[in-house]
Amino acid sequence: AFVAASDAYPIPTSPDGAPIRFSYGTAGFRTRGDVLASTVFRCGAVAAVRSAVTGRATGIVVTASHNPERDNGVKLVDCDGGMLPVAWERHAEALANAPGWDAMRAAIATMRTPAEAHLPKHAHPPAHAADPPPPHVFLARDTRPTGPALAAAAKAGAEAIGASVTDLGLMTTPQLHYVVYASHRGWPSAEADYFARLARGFRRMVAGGTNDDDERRSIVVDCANGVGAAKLAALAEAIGQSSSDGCVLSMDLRNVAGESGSLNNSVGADYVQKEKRAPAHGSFETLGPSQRCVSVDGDADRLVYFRKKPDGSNENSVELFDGDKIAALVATRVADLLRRCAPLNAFDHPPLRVGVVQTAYANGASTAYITNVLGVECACANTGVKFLHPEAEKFDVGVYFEANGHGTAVFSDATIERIDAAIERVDAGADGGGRSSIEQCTDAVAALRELKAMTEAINPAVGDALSGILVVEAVLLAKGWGLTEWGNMYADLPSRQVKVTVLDRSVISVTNAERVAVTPAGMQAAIDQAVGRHGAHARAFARPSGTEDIVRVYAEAATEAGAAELAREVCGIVY
Ligand code: 16G
Ligand code: ZN
Repeated sequence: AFVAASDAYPIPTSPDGAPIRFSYGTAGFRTRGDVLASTVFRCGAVAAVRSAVTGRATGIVVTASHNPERDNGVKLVDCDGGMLPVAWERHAEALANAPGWDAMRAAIATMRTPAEAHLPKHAHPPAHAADPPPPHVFLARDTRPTGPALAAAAKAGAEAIGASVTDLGLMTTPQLHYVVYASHRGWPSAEADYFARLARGFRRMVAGGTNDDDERRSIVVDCANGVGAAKLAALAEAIGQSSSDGCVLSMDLRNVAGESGSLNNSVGADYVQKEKRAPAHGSFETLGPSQRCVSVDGDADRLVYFRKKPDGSNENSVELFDGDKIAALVATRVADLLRRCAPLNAFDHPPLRVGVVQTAYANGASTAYITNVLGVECACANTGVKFLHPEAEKFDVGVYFEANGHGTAVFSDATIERIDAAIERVDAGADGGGRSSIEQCTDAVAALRELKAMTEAINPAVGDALSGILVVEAVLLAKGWGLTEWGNMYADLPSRQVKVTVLDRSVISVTNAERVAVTPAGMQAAIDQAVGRHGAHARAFARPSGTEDIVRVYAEAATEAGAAELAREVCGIVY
């Protein structure tokens, strides 16, 4: 049925008549929306086959994240709510490019071979292994104009394989991840359950806190004219923004209109982070430097905070609180809370391992802060959530953020069980010494409850701008911090990120979390020499992008001029 139905979705050809080749990049297929129907149709089939193989529901999101509005893309979500196994990216690619019926049959047959199952680590076994449930796929899309037609193609592809499809319509990427994650665990997985969980976690994190200061309470949110706008409005409702008493956070949503062509257009987290400028729309130029602002991207899986530079040298240049700063803030709070929990003796045997996972793009000052000041382990992974998330899972509590603002905190199942057990002991007054000793531990108990609340406010499946905003706001409120105090954690080293266009970026291969070039011969030695000339704190690397046909160069140094100069030199070497 599938191969027959595929005739309605022919592979498009380029102007020279050759079929367009589609590749699965860092986070799925992504290109111009008007050529994607065949790929999305076939991805529907991949999601369905993946569901059949795992015996669990999978997910598919039609989105191109922070890309321009004319682009679209497709991300596949594995049955545990995480990313598709890397081996299956190759299967998806083989099916997307299969030239005819036989090639399609062969690609699907390969996916179905038991050796290719790659079951996720935490996969709960199918309920009826002998009589597997029919495949089931959750489907969502962002607000792009090509979205409805492509979502229909995804649905057709999955249904042609025999899957039932739950079309959730407009959703952020992390919401869809959460739906699949929750359904895998047998939790309520409707959209309302997602909002309720986040809001409950947030309210409990800030329990007892008050915020009478209007300025401290309000944040201005740049929604990138994307799907995050409507969802943030729903979230604001869920946390009780409109209730007059007890409101601790009020969100002023900007760039919500979604007029044609406005998505990610000089707005959104990617723009703000890369340009270090306020969004060009949404009247940000009228805000003062004390106003806390946050930008999300087109599918609301990234967030970066910012404020106007107090010196006002350039009216739109901002002080950025990027993913590194968010990770440092969250890790600091986790470490604080665990320290305060110590009198409860809940996490000593064995001690909880807390870690932060970064990429090569993390500012050197953030790595130094986490390691030397916070005394928390710091690991470095390849770019892309599919590499960071598994690294974070190696810790009991793993905080990961890319500098671009994608990230979350992952509490292992065992850690959550230990937190729950400790809360049960506290509630039962059965903490060894009995009730009186527990009452002496008021602060420890408050810390324990806040830790539990944080596990609810955070999206456990993947980085999520909505839950990220709630966690950051709750931590700032609890610490009584504004952006100044947050910024004082550490000062970023000056850095530059530059794109270099080359004939064939695939000649560059990298190792050691992308910080060292293996090929072409001599390139790394030349980079090392350049770095050596710039003294202490200098660092640079070049890696081929996984999402664009370019090479990315990153450089940092003790001074702005040094970083700019080093970036220029490395670009010269790459070129
Ligand atoms: C994708 C990744 C993001 C990564 C970026 C790097 C996910 C969900 N998204 O947007 O994590 O930072 O690609 O792109 O994995 P690059 O390979 O072009 O530098
Ligand atoms: Zn995104």
